[in-house]
Amino acid sequence: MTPTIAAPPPAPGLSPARRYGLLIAVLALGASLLLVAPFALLSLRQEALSVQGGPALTVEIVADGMRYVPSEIRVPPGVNVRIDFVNRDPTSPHDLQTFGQRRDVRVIAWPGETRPTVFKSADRPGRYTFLCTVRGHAAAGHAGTIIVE
Ligand SMILES: [Cu+2]
Repeated sequence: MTPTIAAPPPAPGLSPARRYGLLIAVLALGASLLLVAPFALLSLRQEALSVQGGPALTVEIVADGMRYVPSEIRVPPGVNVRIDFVNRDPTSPHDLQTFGQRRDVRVIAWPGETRPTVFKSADRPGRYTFLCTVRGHAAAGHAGTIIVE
């Protein structure tokens, strides 16, 4: 009365040689996944570490014509700072490029858009520039200052 499990009948049309080829293909696929997966996980982990614990603070910076509001932000050294970059200028795209930070960023927003980004502030206290790289904008005053305290 013990139930018996019948072995599945051999698949018709697959010769032993073809089955062997299929087995090799499956093993190769498995091996390549094993090789690639750790690198994919590593990059995911680095991504997670870069924003570990979330940003220390969030600031909103608005592009209002050829100026940033506010044009100065104060941040602690060596922390992740989230910028919500808002473009309130209906006539032009603007961006915001940081300089001299531990991890610089450039974020672009089209008219009406809000774009978040996270930069890592400099380790050394000081005054650092951020500006708009759209041609002619920085010269027209589209720039600001990150004060690392
Ligand atoms: Cu601009």
